[in-house]
Amino acid sequence: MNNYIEDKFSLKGQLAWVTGAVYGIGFAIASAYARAGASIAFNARSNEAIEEGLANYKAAGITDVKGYVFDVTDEQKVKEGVAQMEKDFGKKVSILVNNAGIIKRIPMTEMSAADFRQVIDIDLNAPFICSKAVIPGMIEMGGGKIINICSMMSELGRETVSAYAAAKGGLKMLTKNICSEYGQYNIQCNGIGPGYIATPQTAPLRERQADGSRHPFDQFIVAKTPMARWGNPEDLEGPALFLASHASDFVNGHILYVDGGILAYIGKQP
Ligand code: NAP
Ligand code: GCO
Repeated sequence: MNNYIEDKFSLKGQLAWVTGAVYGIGFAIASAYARAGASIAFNARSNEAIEEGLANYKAAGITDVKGYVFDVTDEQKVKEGVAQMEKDFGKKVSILVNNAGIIKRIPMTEMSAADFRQVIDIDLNAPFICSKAVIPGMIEMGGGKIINICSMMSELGRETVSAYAAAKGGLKMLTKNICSEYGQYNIQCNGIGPGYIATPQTAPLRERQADGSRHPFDQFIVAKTPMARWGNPEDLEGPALFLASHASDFVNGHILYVDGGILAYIGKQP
């Protein structure tokens, strides 16, 4: 890599914490950061998930990585987890990716308040908790990067995802507010809005039908995407690296949609 590109995109010396990065989008982003030189911290809710994640990183040839068992909704455990990872690596978290998230696909009038609250808690309250845990350290260091994994549902709704859309819409505005409140400390807070990405979260939407045909939603998304395909977690690596690197030091409060063009397209005539 020549010096210009190295200066703009290298993450050498950085500690990146990617929440829930055992597999899927978070794992792809953390792997990209490791290849750009960052040390990686990730968390999961069980020791088994941590072991699964460490095996995945090892298989990808990534060794400068440690896993921590805590739920992103537990403020005390998050604070303790951040203190432990910063002690283990001997440096402050300079890059946070709020990736951990769930979805519950239930018609709103059939959804319990408890289910609604759980989605809001993980997808919106937790990014608040995790960002609050690292911002003081970033201020102390003279700056940092926070990247919130938003969604198409930060802009659009659809049947059965009321809680998720509300959370991701809120996450878009939390992104803009962290930008507004902490930009003065050289902290850039941006979002990535993935389109429809082939991960375990969307597996139910891509399942083959009993007759072997493609799932109707799979066909719908491909017709709505100008690139006529689902995204892969690897499609997010470049955008995520851009937002974590010095190449984006004056990009703040922006949601970068990585959706193959869905948001720009009315859709193919049936
Ligand atoms: P995924 O395959 O379901 O992975 C989500 C990860 O988050 C899992 O490792 C999960 O751990 C972890 N997690 C969930 N709740 C947690 C909690 N309370 N504490 C700690 N970890 C927790 O999802 P994905 O498709 O990679 O999506 C990652 C992010 O991108 C999510 O925020 C999602 O909303 C967003 N997104 C996804 C798409 C898409 O099409 N896939 C598009 C736009 C945005 P467990 O294994 O324990 O559940
Ligand atoms: C759904 C999907 C979407 C994607 C993603 C799109 O049920 O519509 O799960 O919500 O996960 O958020 O950007």
